[in-house]
Amino acid sequence: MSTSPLHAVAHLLDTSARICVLTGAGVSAESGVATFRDPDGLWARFSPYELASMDGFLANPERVRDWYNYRRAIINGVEPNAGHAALAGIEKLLGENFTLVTQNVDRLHQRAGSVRVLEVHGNIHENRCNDCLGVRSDDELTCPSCSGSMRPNVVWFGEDLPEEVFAAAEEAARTCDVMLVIGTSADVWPAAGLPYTAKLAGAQIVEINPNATSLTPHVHHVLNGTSAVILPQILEAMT
Ligand code: BV8
Repeated sequence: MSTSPLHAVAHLLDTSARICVLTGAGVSAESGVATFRDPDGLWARFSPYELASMDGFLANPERVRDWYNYRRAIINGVEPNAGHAALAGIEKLLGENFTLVTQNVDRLHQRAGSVRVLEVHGNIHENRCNDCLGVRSDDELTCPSCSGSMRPNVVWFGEDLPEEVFAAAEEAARTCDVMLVIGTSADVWPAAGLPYTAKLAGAQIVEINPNATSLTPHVHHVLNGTSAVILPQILEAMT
C-alpha cells in the first residue's frame, strides 16, 4: 500500500532525532488574524514602510501605535486554532528534540501550549524603549527609565533581529533532521534563509502551505493545504 505524502511526513517526524519548525502568519490565519501578503492581507491595505519601519514610526508615531493597537485588539479577540494546538501536541511528543521558530508576534503558539518558541520578529504584546531598549507590557509612551520613545517590541524592516534568539534559530536549523516550514511566504530575510540553512546541513524540508512559494522548488515534501487541517492529521498519524 503506498504511503500518502502526509503519512510519509508523519513517519519522518517519528523517525527523526531533531525537528525544527518555522512558522509564519499563515498559521494564525484560521484564527482570524490577517496575513501580510495574501490578497486580503495587511500589506494590501496598509503600507509596510509607513507602519513597520523606524522611518514610518519617527514620521508619525501616533499612526504606528494606533495600527499596532488595532492589531493587538484583533489578536486579543481570537483563539489559537487546531494548527497551533497540533504543534503543541507534536512538541509534547518530541520534547527537547523540538524547536519552534516563529516569525509571528501574536503569541498564539504560546497560548496553545507551545513552550520552546523562538520569536525572531518579537512580540506585539510588549513595547520597547527606542533608546535604552527596556521592555514594558503597559502602554507608557515615554520610557520611565530614560524618557526615550516606547515602540512595539517587534522587528521592523531594516532592523536587526534579536541576536541571541536568531542565533538559536540558526543553530536549530543547522542541527535538525527535519524542518517543517508552515504558513510563510518565505520572502522576509534573514528568517527566510533558515530552511536553506537546514537543507544545506542535510535536513529534509517539508512545506505546509495552501499556495506555492519561492521556497517550494527547494523543498523535499510539499503538503498543499491549511495548517489547521493538515497539522492535526500529522499529529494523528504519528505513533
Ligand atoms: C534585517 C514586523 C538586517 C513585525 C515584519 C537579505 C538579508 C537580510 C535582509 C534583507 C535581505 N533582503 C531584504 C532584506 C530586508 C528585509 C526583507 O527581507 N525584505 C523583504 C520584504 C524583501 N528584511 C529586514 O528588513 C529584516 N531585518 O534584515 O536586518 C538589516 C539591517 C539593516 C539593513 C539591511 C538588513 C527584518 C524583517 C522583519 C520585518 N518585520 N513585520 C510585525 O509587525 O508583525 S514583516 C512581516 O513579514 C512579519 O514579520 C512576518 O512574520 C514576515 C513574514 O511574513 P509571513 O509570516 O510569511 O506572512 P505572509 O503574509 O508573507 O505569508 C503568509 C503565508 O501563509 C502565505 O504563503 C500563504 O499562502 C500562507 N497561508 C495563508 N493561509 C494559510 C497559510 N498557510 C497555512 N495555513 C493557512 N490557513
